[in-house]
Amino acid sequence: MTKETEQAANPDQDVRVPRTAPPAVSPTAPPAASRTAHLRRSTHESTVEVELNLDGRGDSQISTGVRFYDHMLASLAKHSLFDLRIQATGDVDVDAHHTVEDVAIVLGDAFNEALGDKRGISRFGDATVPLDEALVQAVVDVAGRPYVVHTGEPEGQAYVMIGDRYVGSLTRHVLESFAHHGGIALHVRVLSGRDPHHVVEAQFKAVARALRAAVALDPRVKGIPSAKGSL
Ligand SMILES: [Mn+2]
Repeated sequence: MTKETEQAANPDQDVRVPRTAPPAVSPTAPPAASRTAHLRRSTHESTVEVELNLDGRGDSQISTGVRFYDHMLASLAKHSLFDLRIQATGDVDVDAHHTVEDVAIVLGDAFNEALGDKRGISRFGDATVPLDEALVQAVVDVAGRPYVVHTGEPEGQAYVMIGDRYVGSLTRHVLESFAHHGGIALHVRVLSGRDPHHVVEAQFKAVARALRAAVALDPRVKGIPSAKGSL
């Protein structure tokens, strides 16, 4: 007996119909598929493991061997509300460069994977964030068209050591590696700043806030937010 005929034969089936409507899905609820990624990448220069949840609370557990970079990545998680776990080991005895870059690459890949088909997202994000005297604007389009425009760092910023392993030139390199692997058009404009630590940290915070806005689910967006129909 098919389900249909069974129902037709037994009108009492009606009692199974819920008397009250099921709870409405909150417009801010994450989509059914969780927006997470867990990646691991190993080269002769580093081993990097990244776990990312775009619908997190800003919790992080970061260990890259470059303490200032850990501080920046924790800030990125905090202000994007992503949950982020990064465990990286690399040849930081040579230079922090390989490890810092490889973490940014895997983080970008993880972002791209976690975002999935980008259904229902806001897509664009824009944030201007101060840190004392430093002020940074970050604008993103997470549509899968990698591009980076990075301007305005104070003269000499690229050559300043921050902490014992992070040199200022790495900031642009991180933004480029992350954006290229994450499929993000990223504009970062340092509008003002003097303290090298603040200049970097304000950039990470602004990028975090812009990403948070871009990945946010907008209940008015039906499907993929592109006139092309795919991103
Ligand atoms: Mn700081």
